[in-house]
Amino acid sequence: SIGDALDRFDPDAASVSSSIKYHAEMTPSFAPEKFELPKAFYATAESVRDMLIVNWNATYKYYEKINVKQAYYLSMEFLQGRALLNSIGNLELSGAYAEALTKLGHKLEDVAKQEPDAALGNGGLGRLASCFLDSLATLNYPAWGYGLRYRYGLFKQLITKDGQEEVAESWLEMGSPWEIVRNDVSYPVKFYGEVISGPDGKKEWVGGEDITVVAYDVPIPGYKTKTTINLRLWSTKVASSEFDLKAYNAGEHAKAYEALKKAEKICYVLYPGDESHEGKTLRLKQQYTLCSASLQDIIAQFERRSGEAINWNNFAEKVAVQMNDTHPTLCIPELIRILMDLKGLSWTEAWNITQRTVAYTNHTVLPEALEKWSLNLLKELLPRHIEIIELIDKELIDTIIYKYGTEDLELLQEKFKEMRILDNIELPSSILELLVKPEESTIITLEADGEISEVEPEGQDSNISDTDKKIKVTFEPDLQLPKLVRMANLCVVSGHAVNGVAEIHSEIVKKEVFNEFYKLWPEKFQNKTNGVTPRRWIRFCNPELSKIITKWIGTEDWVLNTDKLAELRKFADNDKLQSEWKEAKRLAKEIVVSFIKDKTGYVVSPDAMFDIQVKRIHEYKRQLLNILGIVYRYKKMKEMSPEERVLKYVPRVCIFGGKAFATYVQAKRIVKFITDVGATINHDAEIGDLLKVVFVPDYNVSVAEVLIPGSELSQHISTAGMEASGTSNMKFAMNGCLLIGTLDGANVEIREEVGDENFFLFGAEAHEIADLRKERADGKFVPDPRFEEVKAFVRSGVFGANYDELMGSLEGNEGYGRADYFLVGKDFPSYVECQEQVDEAYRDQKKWTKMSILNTAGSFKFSSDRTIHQYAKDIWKIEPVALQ
Ligand code: 26R
Repeated sequence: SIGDALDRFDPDAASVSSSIKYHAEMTPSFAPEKFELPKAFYATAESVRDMLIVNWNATYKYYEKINVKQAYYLSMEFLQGRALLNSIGNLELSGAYAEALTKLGHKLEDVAKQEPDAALGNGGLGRLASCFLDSLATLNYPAWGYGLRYRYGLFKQLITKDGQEEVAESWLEMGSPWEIVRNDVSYPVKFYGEVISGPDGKKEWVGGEDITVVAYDVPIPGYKTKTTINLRLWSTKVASSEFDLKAYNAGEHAKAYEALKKAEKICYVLYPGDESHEGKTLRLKQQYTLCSASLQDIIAQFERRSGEAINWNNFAEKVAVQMNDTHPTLCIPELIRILMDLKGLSWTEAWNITQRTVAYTNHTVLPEALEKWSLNLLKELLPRHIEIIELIDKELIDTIIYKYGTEDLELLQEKFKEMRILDNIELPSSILELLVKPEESTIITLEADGEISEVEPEGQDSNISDTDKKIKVTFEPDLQLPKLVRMANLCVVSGHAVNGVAEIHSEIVKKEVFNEFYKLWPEKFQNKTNGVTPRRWIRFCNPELSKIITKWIGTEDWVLNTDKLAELRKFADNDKLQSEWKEAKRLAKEIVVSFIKDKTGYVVSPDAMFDIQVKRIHEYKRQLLNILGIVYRYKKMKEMSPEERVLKYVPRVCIFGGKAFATYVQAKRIVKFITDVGATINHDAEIGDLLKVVFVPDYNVSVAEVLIPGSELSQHISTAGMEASGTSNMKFAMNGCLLIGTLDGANVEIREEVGDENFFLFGAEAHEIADLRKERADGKFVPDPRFEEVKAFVRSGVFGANYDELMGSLEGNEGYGRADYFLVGKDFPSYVECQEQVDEAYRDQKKWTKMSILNTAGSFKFSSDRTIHQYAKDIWKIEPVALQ
């Protein structure tokens, strides 16, 4: 039976098949008579889930029993993608499942394709969280993920003649086979209301709006281990006390439904922001829901595991909370609130415990993405939390005064302006009094913008009264500007660790973004270079290449110990390996060819070089540089004779993919421009297979799993200093794809590992950017003639329109804001030249294949297993626990 087989942990095809058949019959969501693909998927997934649950229960029970320190990864995003092949692969049951399904009349791959992507994330940050879960489980770390169960994931992208169109991604329509509804795990979450003080000085938050959250648990299996950890996603529903039964009975249905809708809509959609733009109250409610539910759950777990002997000072020895960017910042005041108001601890105790418990990862330095919430909104929605945030701000001010003294007011002003959590908000009166110097006779006003003004009080010569002395230092908020709470500052002050996600990014975090904090607490700041799971991103998405790697290394251990990939280096010149390597790449390219045909109708040749840029569409990522490079190439081709053309250029298929934020107008223009360029070039018979431009619609995790194995060149060409890390660069390198890129994010470290000669480098460096921008803004930049030429060509209308807004943004014309802020014009010549070197290298296929092998061999550092070991050791202080 499946039960016995589970104990042995090696079910064969026969027991798998009977389990699938059992679910096809006993978990009926489809008509009984047929076993078609949708049904086959659900029955298969349910049979896998049985096994996951056995391991998940065992893992859970064991952690409860041994009461071990656990890490909790709080994230507003998890970009899980599909789970079926990953679960089967991690359980080492791919063979058994393939065989069982064949016998039942289906191919495993076809069944797997039925699964919708769980796209509960935007891009890099969300996918990183999912890779981390895979590594945590695989490495047997006691850890959980906490997130929200959005009904609609990131929108589906359609490409029409007008560019991008968004439609809702209703991934739960057929139900998710992976989640377990935990009606026994539910908590109240409050919004609005007021704070009252009890006779003992204890604060109580009362009234307002109550909702209920319910846990949906998703088991996360590790690779080749029984450890199966938990991703707990919260869903919101109406609190029974809030449902207006009277109104309903009186026939006022809409009124009765109001509370219901209010609660449910919190979890409707993933906030679709990627580095800009907002949706305010709803977003704040989402963030607080995640934080409050997770903290209540973590505390309940701590109390339960402590048994009779609850010792709150021990909390940080049992719990580590990681905040994935600032989105879960509210877990700081929430933890303090629970400890003080519900558990009776003092401010000092609660503050101390919180600092030892939480840590913060920064994922972007773009100023528009550093979250700032309106003080008024926070006060209204979370009145108790804002009191606590004021206390933390006061702690910070005390620290600043302790460090810099009260003598130099100008210096203090500067520090306050840079570091305070509360922006443009009065200083506490106790602090103002501290700054008064009795011997001086002027009234000093600290202004919100950092200025200081001094006024001689009336009747200077007469004795200054005591009241005048008291008002000698005042604080003047700027009434024109909003009062804001800076979430990143709150995280840096409250957490015991702050980390960036690649070396260069962590340096920028220390030296620029949080430099003043770094001067206060240098020991807090760390680097944790991102990683990706080698299970999903090589072993399962690229089985052909994996086979070859295993054969040449002589073991499959590399899937767990990626260091072993380095052993490929010694065979990089070997003809046999090279021909096998090329064959695997060729097969993967053929899959891409049919995928492109299917999704776009374009027919591309697998003999051409596959050149790919897939990531969110953003000006800083510079898809515009890529497409202008292509346009330049096209123009040059058109100017040549056919003979010259084939001699000079290597045939290329240029593939783009990525979503633009729905209201990010410039990003959407870029999408439209790329598709228009493709439409012209792809139909130019003179050019034929020498150049094709394809925009693959609806880029997501599953699309990445198809494209990455079939790529030969990938582009990571952000303006230096702007991409925190990037993670697709790691996936491409692992799959033997060469990178063209700037010295930005993890590119720097990838280049170090794979070798300078195996990386196509171009462009200005991070330390030059500020001066270059200034030069540009001052009108001192002299553009390269090739850049002028390509813009003029685009403006001439060859691609349909004149793209005035896009070209204008590169020139700083009136109405287009900052003059080429992303320095496309500056980097264009070095980019074009670098692309010529790429062609050159590709012509020598032996050399290219060697470079490809050396990219895989040099990618071992970028396993998320390495990253997770570092978080565990340096930040969370947790140890692996093997299940017994
Ligand atoms: C607050 C709101 C506007 C918002 C801002 C930014 C919402 C979501 C984001 C996503 C950002 C933080 C993100 O995805 N950053 C990416 O994180 C990856 C993982 O660390 C990096 O590899 C990548 O460079 C970075 O852009």
